[in-house]
Amino acid sequence: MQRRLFLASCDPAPVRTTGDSSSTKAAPPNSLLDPARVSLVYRATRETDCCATCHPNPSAGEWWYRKSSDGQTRAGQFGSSSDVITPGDFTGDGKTDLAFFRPAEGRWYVLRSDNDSYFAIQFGQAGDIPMPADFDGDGKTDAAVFRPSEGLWFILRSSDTGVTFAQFGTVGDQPVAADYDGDGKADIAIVRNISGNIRQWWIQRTTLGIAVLNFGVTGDITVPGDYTGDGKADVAVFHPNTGQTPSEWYILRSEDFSYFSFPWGQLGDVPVPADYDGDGKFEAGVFRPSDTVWYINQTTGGPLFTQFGLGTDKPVPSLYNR
Ligand SMILES: [Ca+2]
Ligand SMILES: [Ca+2]
Ligand SMILES: [Ca+2]
Ligand SMILES: [Ca+2]
Repeated sequence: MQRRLFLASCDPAPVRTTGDSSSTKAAPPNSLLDPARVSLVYRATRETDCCATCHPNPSAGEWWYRKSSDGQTRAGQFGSSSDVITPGDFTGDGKTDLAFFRPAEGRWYVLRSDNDSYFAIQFGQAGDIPMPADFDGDGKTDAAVFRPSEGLWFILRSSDTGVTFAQFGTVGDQPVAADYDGDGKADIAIVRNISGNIRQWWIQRTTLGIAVLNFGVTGDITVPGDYTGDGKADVAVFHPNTGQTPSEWYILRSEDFSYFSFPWGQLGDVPVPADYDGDGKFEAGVFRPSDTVWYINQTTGGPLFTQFGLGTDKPVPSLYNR
């Protein structure tokens, strides 16, 4: 029988120091984040924080997360419901920064994990799909967008603030950048639906050239990540099944391109794969809006079930760890 390790609710209400930022003219508020808990002892871990969500409603963009280091819940308001959330380690301190892309402005807003101040980056435009990742391998997330209408990628390199352009993909493709060849640099990649309901992955590896792989079917949710622990992202999909049949995860091993699969989750679940137990391997996990429980299939330590968030939240697990 699987264990339920935590039970927590979203209370208490988040502390806010400034008001709403839903106007496109307004800069996002300087923050937040529960000053009552700032004095908590910080213990560094490399575990993904379970769990984190972004409330799309009301108009304020509320972030809630539970730190893996001490189990404490924190919350803050950053952005608005029309923003596209883009968390990443933009500052390179090893902790994920709350961040979002505001399409109407073509601007990114990043809340520094270091000191809770924020900065903005003008990069991209409405219609772009933000795809932040560390493309230049300097340990900092780069602002990046995929522009489907032109099939273009624009990457703002954090290492030298130069811009990388790349023609890769077209309208209808889904960007799935990740470090598939394990050289420390995220690789440009897209997934497209081709005939026969097949999902086809195109990966522009930084060291090995382009790879084209058919993996998954229409309706699958892409969940690339390093499940095998070799430092290379594995092509992977979450296949929702109907009725009482559990959903299935399919992982294409980066080592030899063989695959394995296992059931985890059910129809309606939102996949939230990440390395929750800090062993260097992604584990399957789902957030279930109907009961707001995160079901994590940890690779070490056994299953983790924990209630966190609201049914309307968007789950955003990451290494916030403040
Ligand atoms: Ca970078
Ligand atoms: Ca790479
Ligand atoms: Ca791997
Ligand atoms: Ca793990």
